[in-house]
Amino acid sequence: MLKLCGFHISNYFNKVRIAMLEKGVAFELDPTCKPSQQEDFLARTPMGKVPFVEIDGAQLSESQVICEWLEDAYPQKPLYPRDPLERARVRELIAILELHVELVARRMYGQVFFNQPVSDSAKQSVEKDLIKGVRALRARAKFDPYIAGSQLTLADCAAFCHLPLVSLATKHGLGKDLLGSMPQIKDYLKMLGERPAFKAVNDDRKAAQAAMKAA
Ligand SMILES: N[C@@H](CCC(=O)N[C@@H](CS)C(=O)NCC(=O)O)C(=O)O
Repeated sequence: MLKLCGFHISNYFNKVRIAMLEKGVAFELDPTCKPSQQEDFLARTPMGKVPFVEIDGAQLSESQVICEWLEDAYPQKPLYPRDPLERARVRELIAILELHVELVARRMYGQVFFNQPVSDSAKQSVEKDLIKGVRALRARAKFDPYIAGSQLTLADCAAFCHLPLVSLATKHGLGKDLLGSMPQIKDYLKMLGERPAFKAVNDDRKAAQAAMKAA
C-alpha cells in the first residue's frame, strides 16, 4: 500500500502527485497533512515537512528522494530518459529549479502569502541569488516542447509546480517577475496544464486555495 501525504497547496506534494499520476502508479492520498514539529508528526517525516509517502507502513520524505524511489520501484512509464547524460541533465534541471530558483524565491513567501514583512536587504539578496538561478535555468531549459527536450520528465513535474510560485513571489515581493526573461514559460505551462495528470493536480490546488481564501 502506497499513500502520499501532504496538502493540495504544497508545490512539492503536487510535484510527487503528478509524477505518480503520470506513471500510472496506484496510490492513496492523504491531503490533510500539514507541516508540524510535533513529535508524532516528526516520527513520520523527520524534518516535519511534506510531502512524505507511506509504503507498507514505512515512511519516506523529501520529494526528490520519493520520485527517485518511484522510478526504481515502478520502472514502467519512466520519467527519465535512458541515456545517462540526458538523465543527469534532468537532475541538473531539477537542482537548478529547486535549489537555485524555488528555494530562493521561498525566502519571500512569508511576505507574499502570510503578510510577514521581509527586509529590504533580504529582498536584495533574494534578487541577487535569483538572477543567477534564472540565468542557469535559461541556459539549460529547452522547451522542445518539454523542459529537458522531447520527453516528458520529472523536471516538468517540478517546473509546473514551482515556476508559477516563483513568478508570483517575485512580482509581489520584488515588484517584477524575475522569470520575465523566459517568455516561453507561459505556453509551456499551458501545454502541461492540458495533460490530465497536471490538470487534476492544478484543479485541486485551485479549489484548496479558494477554500482557504474563503475561510
Ligand atoms: N526539500 C523538501 C521541501 C518540502 C517543503 O518545503 N515543503 C513545505 C510545504 S510546500 C513544508 O513542508 N514546509 C514546512 C517547513 O518548512 O517547515 C522536499 O523536496 O520535499
